[in-house]
Amino acid sequence: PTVVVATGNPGKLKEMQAYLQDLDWTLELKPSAIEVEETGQTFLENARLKASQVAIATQQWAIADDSGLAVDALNGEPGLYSARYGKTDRDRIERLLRTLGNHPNRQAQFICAIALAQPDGHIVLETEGICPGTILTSPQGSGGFGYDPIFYVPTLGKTFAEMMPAQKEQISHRGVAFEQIMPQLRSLRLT
Ligand code: ITT
Repeated sequence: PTVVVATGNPGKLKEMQAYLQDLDWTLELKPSAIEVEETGQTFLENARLKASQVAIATQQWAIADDSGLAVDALNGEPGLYSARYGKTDRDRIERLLRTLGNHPNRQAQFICAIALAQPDGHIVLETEGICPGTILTSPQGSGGFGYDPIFYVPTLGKTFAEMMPAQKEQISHRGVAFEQIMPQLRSLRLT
């Protein structure tokens, strides 16, 4: 079966491909001409919108991820607006560090919603995963993408950007979400 990975974010795409690689799926990239407006009020709603609209536009199965970083001291911001918070990863990180300043509460969580749509746009599977951590005062590490260099996982003593890809993939919000649905993804018969 062919499944379109409904993302335009290369960092996300790489991680999604890693989770999906042991399935017997042929993964296709989302044609860049297909753009979905993320009008949902939640990560799950946006993941559903992206999966459904890409499925309908391509007439193929489609899997989408909507994710973001919610910072406690900023009332959950940037949250749903994590991608729209700046033009580049650097801009987004700078803005977040500037906005948080030296606030003593550094608690945050990454959230990831995944949705799978069949070719007519109907959602057949969805899930959400979270990963708690803290926001550093300056970036550390060069791996990953997005906010990874400032997202520190205390239990491992590292930022996401300092982890090997496999380690981040195991414990991240995306890893938690995929772990939950892997059994169903494996047993699905895509037609
Ligand atoms: P698509 O909608 O095309 O998938 P996007 O980048 O616009 O790509 P989102 O709307 O889901 O995706 O925005 C998620 C943003 O949250 C993303 O741009 C990153 O800045 C951040 N993000 C999500 N997961 C992350 C991760 O694992 N590490 C670092 N930052 C992450």
